[in-house]
Amino acid sequence: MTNVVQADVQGNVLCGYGRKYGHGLFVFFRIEKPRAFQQWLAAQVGSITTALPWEREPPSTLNLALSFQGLKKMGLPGQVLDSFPTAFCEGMEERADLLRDTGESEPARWDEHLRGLHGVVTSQARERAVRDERRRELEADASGAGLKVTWTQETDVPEDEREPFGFADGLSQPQIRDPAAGPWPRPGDVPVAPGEFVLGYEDEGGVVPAVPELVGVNGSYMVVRKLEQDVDGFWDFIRAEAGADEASAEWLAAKIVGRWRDGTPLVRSPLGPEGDGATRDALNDFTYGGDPDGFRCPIGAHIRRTNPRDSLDSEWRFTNRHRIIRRGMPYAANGRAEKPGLMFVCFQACIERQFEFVQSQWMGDGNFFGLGSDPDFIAGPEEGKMTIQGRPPRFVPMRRFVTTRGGEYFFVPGIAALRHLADPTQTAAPQ
Ligand code: N7H
Repeated sequence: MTNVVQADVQGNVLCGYGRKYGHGLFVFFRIEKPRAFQQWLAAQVGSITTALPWEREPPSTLNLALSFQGLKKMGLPGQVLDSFPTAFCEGMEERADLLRDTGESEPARWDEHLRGLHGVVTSQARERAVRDERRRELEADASGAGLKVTWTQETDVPEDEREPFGFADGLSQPQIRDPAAGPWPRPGDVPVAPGEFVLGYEDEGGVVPAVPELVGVNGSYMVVRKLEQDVDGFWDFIRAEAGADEASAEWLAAKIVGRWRDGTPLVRSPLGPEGDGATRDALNDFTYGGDPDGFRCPIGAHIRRTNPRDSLDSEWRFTNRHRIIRRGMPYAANGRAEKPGLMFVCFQACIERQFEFVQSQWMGDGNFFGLGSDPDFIAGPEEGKMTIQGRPPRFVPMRRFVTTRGGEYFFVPGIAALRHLADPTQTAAPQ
């Protein structure tokens, strides 16, 4: 198996920047003047953060991804555009029914500035002030770069590293079967071939799948969704359902997620958090083989259905065809105007088989797990119920506390591909 060419892959795809780069920035844009954008890109490409290990930690990172409409705007030849997969070409809005983005989450209700996007520049910094400076620079550069910034989203990992509902997040990630690519060996995970996340490498099917022409190799697909969280609504509902005391509410919330709020997996410790300050790796070291009936961790709990681990087959063969690398970060409430939430980000080699499958099949429906039409309580559609296995079982009616506010499917080109896109002799970018 070929090792990943780290110098040609953008950073954060395989090996994350980590929680200490906890101040993030998403600058979403539309391309107004493709030639000017090419010039800007040509000047910036040397500053794009790659997957190479750092000799010295930079104060901030810089990455770029383009949607299908963005690639089209850059004047890539029709045959190259045609070689991209359908889900990416259609874009997230077109896929709304499949993703169950209905009701409050339907695209017609999305934030206007998060629709029709051509691309996103992302940056992560260790210091808030560095991120703020980066924001000023990028926004000031935009019009000279031929771009209209539609929205700048700041994200911040809070001190306690919890997401808005109050759960520890970012604990579980797939381990990549590549000696250099990272993330590094993690107990409890069956490593996944790099071709599941980066184009041009062997995947779990044992083949190197076809890649888009000219710009495909060493690229990855990035799904970005702004997911608003109704935190008060969630906890009011949980407390009302749980009925009795605070401990019952904690128990019910843990059953819904599959982990206690401190990250302790239920399958390992069903009666309460371990509370022993376990490392992130240790919190990820578990399987479901010893809990086939879901009495410890419900079969429809969020983490069990989004990564069933050994539940479907002991070698994780089926599971590992549907893994995603999550790089989301929380954003804070903006006064009364906006609730807090998660800028959900995931990387994969095939949007349809990975993100879309997880969202529509494993989260949107319970059929795969013998749960009828039970959806995921956290980010599934507002229909039906959640089943908590036990004697007797318990049923929780579905309510939606996570609303999609917008998003898009992006392509993260490798560095050589970015140079290609920046070269006016290679594309027919209009002025
Ligand atoms: Fe989920 N949450 O806070 O409740 N997620 N998630 N997620 N999620 C996970 O194990 C959450 C969403 C996955 O490998 C944890 O790292 C919230 C979408 C996957 O064992 C918590 C939202 C999708 C995993 C949350 C949200 C996924 C996972 C435990 C929306 C895919 C890893 C922390 C606002 C389409 C499972 C951890 C594994 C874990 C929450 C969305 C997928 C606490 C609030 C849309 C694959």
